[in-house]
Amino acid sequence: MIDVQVSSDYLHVMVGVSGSQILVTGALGQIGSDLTNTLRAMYGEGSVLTTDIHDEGSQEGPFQLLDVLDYEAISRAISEYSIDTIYHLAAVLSAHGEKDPDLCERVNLGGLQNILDAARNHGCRVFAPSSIAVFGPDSRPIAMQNSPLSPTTVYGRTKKEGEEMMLKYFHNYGVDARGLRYPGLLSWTTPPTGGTTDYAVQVFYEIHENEKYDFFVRGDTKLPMMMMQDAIRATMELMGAPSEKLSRWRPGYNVRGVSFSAMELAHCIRSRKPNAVMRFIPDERQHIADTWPEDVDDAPARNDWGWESRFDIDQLVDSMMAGVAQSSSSS
Ligand code: NAD
Ligand code: AKB
Repeated sequence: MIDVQVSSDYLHVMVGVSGSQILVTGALGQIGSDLTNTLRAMYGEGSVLTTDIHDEGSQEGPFQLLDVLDYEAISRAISEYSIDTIYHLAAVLSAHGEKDPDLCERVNLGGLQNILDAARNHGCRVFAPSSIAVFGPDSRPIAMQNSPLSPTTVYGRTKKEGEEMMLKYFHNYGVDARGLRYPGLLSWTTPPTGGTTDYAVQVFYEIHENEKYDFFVRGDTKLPMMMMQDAIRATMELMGAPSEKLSRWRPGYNVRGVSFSAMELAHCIRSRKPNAVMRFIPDERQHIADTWPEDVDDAPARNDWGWESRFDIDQLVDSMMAGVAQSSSSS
């Protein structure tokens, strides 16, 4: 798990909300597992109800099975735990979404609508992530905050419509809904599944275990990425920002971490592991990667709420190698 300290990073976020009761959906996924640790360190274990559609049986702290397509179950959980803030992470990601578009639309749009309706009826704040997948090929190479959104994937369309839905609930019903267009996220607590940027994490596990990895994209595939610690800090900073500081981008701020090609990542890894063998054998996920921007500009996030990333590619590679080695030795 990532090193969680309730450092000065988060103290301003907690002002005025230290009594929060929090619901996390999709909590057993890649982001949820790390975000839960941070939320529990900040607010206390008993104040964070984690939920997912499956149960891994080894969760610490309050946990419930919860399908985000079941409005009544969401509403009951909110009442039972006096929830005031929801981190809505349940979703179907891009590669999985292209294989099962109906499920992707149901979960990503139907689930979000249920969460926003519940937030409206119970007076909760909501964080729900968007993605760089909102952009289409016309935004390459660098997607600005206000670049047109022309996603060509089902997943990207659900994220674009999700942002619009959140803005509507904010304007029409006063729901304080906020989101970030996360880049591909790198972490070692819970492996990513079903996404297009998964290669940037898988490579660290495979090189650690077998010293070889076949990337499923071409070497020149360059995408925006971010270390999970930066992503969690961005999330907490956005949620801690005064509402009046946020602009019309509140449901989907661009946040830049670092941007690199698969080949550049392989070089960085090989400079630390000279025996590592890496090849580039693209599969159908290449088509998705080809529609996303190579980089993003995040000026509004910097101006509105002071966003600044901390990890460059060398720090990211060192951190991933150390984290994967540590998690492999303790499992
Ligand atoms: P993930 O796939 O690791 O986790 C999603 C979780 O949702 C899983 O544990 C799954 O069991 C759960 N889930 C699926 N259907 C559900 C349902 N009907 N009811 C309840 N739970 C359900 O995803 P993640 O990487 O943790 O992503 C979380 C959010 O962040 C998503 O909205 C995703 O689109 C967004 N995002 C992630 C990344 C990334 O690189 N990880 C990048 C951009 C955006
Ligand atoms: C995916 O690849 O689907 C996600 C994302 C960038 O939204 N990691």
